[in-house]
Amino acid sequence: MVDKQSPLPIYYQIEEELKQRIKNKEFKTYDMIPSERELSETFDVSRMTVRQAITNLVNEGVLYREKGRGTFVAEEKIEQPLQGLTSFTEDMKTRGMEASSKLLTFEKVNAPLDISRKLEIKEEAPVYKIQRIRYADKKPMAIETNFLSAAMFPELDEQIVLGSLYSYIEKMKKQPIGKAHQMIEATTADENQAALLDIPVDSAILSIERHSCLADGTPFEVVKSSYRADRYKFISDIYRT
Ligand code: 16G
Repeated sequence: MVDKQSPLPIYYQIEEELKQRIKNKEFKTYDMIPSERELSETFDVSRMTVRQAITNLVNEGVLYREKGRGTFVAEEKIEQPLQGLTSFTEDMKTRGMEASSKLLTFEKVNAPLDISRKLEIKEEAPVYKIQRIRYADKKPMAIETNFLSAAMFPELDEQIVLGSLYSYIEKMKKQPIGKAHQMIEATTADENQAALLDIPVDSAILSIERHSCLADGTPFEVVKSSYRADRYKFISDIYRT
């Protein structure tokens, strides 16, 4: 299990071994893993080495610690491809999960300056501000704030945005969606975000801003979202040109 002659650091070998056991379902989601003492005996290494491996796996989001209780196997992160313009509802469907939303805000406001520029509409033109918590199998994954031009979607209502916005635009409005520009940055959860996402204050958050256009090039949404970094990882295939 642990090869002391290997050039690979021992803590790294233990990390890989624990990951393998999680993959084989020897340790299942939410299971408590053996104590540092037990693991140091199993692998015949020092407790410090075991602690290093566990700390790395906690930082990676594979394990989580509960004060006074132990260390547990975290839920597997959702792997979100960076290529492909998909909706939250579609993303969940692909994974066999059920998407749902809680509507926090649905209002018509005068577009803030940055939003009117990005939507290419007049300054202070009416826009819908829609704030939703997005759930996967009833667990909170992200908070999303959408701004949509009110003139483009005059009959939008709360019922529609409780379902899939992209499906409404494409299937009901028959407006194919074309492309989006997306930015991702690292932030931490403030008190409000932490409460809504059911995570501790200051947890890592992936902050995403998406500007999307219809197939004819008309911008239709500006979305600012906060995704739980403990539940999401973004993946892409890249090519050397
Ligand atoms: C995704 C998009 C968001 C879009 C929403 C539509 C990101 C970061 N954001 O969450 O821009 O408005 O899907 O989802 O991916 P819906 O069709 O389920 O309402």
